[in-house]
Amino acid sequence: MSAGFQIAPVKHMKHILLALSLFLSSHVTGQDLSLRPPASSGQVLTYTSTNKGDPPSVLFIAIDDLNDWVGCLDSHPQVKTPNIDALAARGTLFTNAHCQAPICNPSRTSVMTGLRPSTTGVYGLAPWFRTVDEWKDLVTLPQHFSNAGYQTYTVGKIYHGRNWNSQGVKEFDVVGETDPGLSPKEKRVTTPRGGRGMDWAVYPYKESDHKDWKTASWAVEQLDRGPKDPFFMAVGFALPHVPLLATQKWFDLYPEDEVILPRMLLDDRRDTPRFSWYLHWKLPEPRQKFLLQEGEQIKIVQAYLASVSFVDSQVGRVLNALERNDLADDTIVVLWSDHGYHLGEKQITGKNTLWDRSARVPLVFAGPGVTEGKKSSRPAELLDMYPTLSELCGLEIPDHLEGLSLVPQLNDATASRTRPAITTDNHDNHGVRTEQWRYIQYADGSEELYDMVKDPNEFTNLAGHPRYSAEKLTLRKQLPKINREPVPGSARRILIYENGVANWEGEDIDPNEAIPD
Ligand SMILES: [Ca+2]
Ligand SMILES: [Ca+2]
Repeated sequence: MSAGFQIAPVKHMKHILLALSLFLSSHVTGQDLSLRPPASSGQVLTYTSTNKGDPPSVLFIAIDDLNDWVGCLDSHPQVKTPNIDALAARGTLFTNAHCQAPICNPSRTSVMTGLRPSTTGVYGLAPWFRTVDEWKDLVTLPQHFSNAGYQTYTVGKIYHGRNWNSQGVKEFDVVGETDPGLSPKEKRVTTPRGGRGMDWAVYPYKESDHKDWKTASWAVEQLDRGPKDPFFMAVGFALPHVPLLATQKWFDLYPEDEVILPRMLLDDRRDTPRFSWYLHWKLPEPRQKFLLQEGEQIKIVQAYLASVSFVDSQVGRVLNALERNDLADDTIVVLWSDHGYHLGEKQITGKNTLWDRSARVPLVFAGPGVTEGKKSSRPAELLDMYPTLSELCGLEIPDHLEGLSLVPQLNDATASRTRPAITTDNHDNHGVRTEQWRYIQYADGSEELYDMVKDPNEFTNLAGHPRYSAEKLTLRKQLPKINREPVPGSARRILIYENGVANWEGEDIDPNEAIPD
């Protein structure tokens, strides 16, 4: 047991013991709480494109740093997301959907261009992809819709950074410039590496002062006013990206003494390669050790849950406006998050990992052409949204796209799909996710392998077992064929591995250096 565990305050110790006992009981008996019955092959709706004369509109809802903690994914027993659950109930939910990069800029660049990070060469928070010569004129998802006669709208965080019309390229037809809302001046939690955003607390103003409220309000106003038909409206929410600030009413949904922690092992990293630490070597996001020492483990989980429920309520405001204005029947809604988030699992908080907690995301489609009330466990990738929305709306699927249309699974959730989901974190570190396996290969050749059916929390790394060499070989063949070095201008969260030396954000890592707290 680590020192951090021993000094945890008694109140919090109770929760940690509860979480551990939950883990142990299910682990020992081999019971897998995350197993779901396979989706039944019930009614199959065959969609006929209404492209001639009446193409559907698109409402594209992005959520920032939302892991798989939504009610309909059964990943956290307490989380309350009635609006996202209702959307999933009237559409198809992908239960095995993964981001292409576990950090904002490369993930969103991938979604919007339809290309993998290993193809764009964009891995860090910089550069903005339009500054890369090769991608300057690339037709992104909203531009493709604009070119097809759609009116495109955007509000809130869609791309990383508000580069709407930089480099002489118009990204959207109508840009909602909203009031940024109020932010507390003081940081409540003093985290070891600082970072203005690294905070979790009750939001001290009215919820209508929060930027996500303003984002939803702008979208609601457009829908009430009657957007041009057909429209493509991208609405991007900021929570549950840190700072985790929601008003007291959302915290009241999760009383501190009832919060259930995610299942975790305190020494879970003893069987992960040292290289796995290099992906998040030094970051503002605190380690779990800090949470345990400072009695913040419960508090950050509570604030994350509160933030998820608040953002769900804002999704609800926009979806209600769609219904109220009789637009829901003619509008495809897709809801997604750019990547997940750790809240103590694998001894860290934050993203920048190749495990499910960082890679797995909610992905829901609803509306015309989508079968209602189904869940698909087939691997799905966020970059599939570009070809999927194009096909659903009867638009051509551009040749450059690397994703696959999910229309077969939207017709029949059990339709086969052999391609795995791939997540890439910096150059040459990849995770391959099938329905049964997660395989990770780092730039130095070190590996991890998890049996996701028997071990959904990725506790036991099987990569060293000779018994699994055939599986590893098969999974390794699925690694991206294009594996590009970071493009010029790459910065912030960049890890490079060259000649046996790892370099994090410009500094070489001594192979004997202790893992930073
Ligand atoms: Ca993000
Ligand atoms: Ca482990």
